[in-house]
Amino acid sequence: MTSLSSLVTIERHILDQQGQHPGATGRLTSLLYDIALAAKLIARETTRAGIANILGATSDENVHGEKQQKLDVYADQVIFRMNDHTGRVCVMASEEHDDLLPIPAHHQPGYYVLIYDPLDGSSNIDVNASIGTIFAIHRKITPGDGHGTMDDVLQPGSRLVAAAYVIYGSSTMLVYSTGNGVHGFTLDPSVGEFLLSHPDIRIPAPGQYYSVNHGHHKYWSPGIRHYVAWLQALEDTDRQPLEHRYIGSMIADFHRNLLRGGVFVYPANERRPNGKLRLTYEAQPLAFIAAQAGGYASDGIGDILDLQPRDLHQRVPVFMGNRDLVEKAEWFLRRFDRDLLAEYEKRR
Ligand code: AHM
Ligand code: MG
Repeated sequence: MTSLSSLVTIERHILDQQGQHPGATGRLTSLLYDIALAAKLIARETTRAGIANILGATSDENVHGEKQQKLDVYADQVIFRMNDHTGRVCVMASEEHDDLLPIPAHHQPGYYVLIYDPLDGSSNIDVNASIGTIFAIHRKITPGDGHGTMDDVLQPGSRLVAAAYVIYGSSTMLVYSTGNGVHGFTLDPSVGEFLLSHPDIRIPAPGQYYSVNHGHHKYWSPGIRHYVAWLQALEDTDRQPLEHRYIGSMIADFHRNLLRGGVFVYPANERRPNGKLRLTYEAQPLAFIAAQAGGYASDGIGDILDLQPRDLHQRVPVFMGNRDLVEKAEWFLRRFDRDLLAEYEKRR
């Protein structure tokens, strides 16, 4: 039984973190708490998915031409409705929507921008594998009390004030950072509370796992082929290979590698010259968390946190995890993919 003196709820933790920022208004604290509440509602539905007969695709396709699952729609709506009337958020953007999600004028001025991927890895829903939700929070940068704009949303990841993800796995966990380390909470469903289970997460070294979709080998560049061969220690018999793990749910792959050490890779390939993952919804928040845990995230050229997004649904190649493993990827790409990198740099 857990000793009561060691029980830290997410609310208490967020408040304690706020206390470390003199002059904090409490708005960010409340926004994070709203996010935790949305996560609990989504967790409730994901764990009841089979029972509630909620599984299965809707007839709608999202802006990327992918079939939406019912839970995607539910998660998207819960997050929006939880945050559209609080006066804390000036604009939202969801991976499931083409355009910005404006906040009604009577709920302005909001000071924060909320960007989210409501249910990442949704192709895994029907097979009961882990899925996740990702949140990114920026401060409003455009002047005045008006609506948030595209300029407020398209900020480099280095300006994030907070990022979080929720993993719906064998238990539900919420992991967040406000720039003061990375902290993980496990949902106790019997009391409906997120309790601190992983304080101050640091990515361990040496990395244990690498995660990449090997089914794409045929489409990989020479740089990626050499890099993955290096991870497998194929060309270097003195080193131990890293273990391979890949679920196809970025949050689950990232989370495991954050706790165990390793590298998550979704590179550009012949069919996807900019990779698959989205800069604002997926790469920036996880890069922020990786950096706060002592790791590093790169697009193959440099720090993902330094990239200035050009458009809302921009894709980006992703290498994230232990710094030495990510820097090694950059090294292989510089050595073998010079022309491809030069082309990519023009679109970057
Ligand atoms: P989604 O946002 O449509 O769910 O797609 C993102 C997911 C990531 O979670 C995962 O890393 C990746 O797609 C897997 O793609 P692939 O099947 O090409 O390996
Ligand atoms: Mg996604």
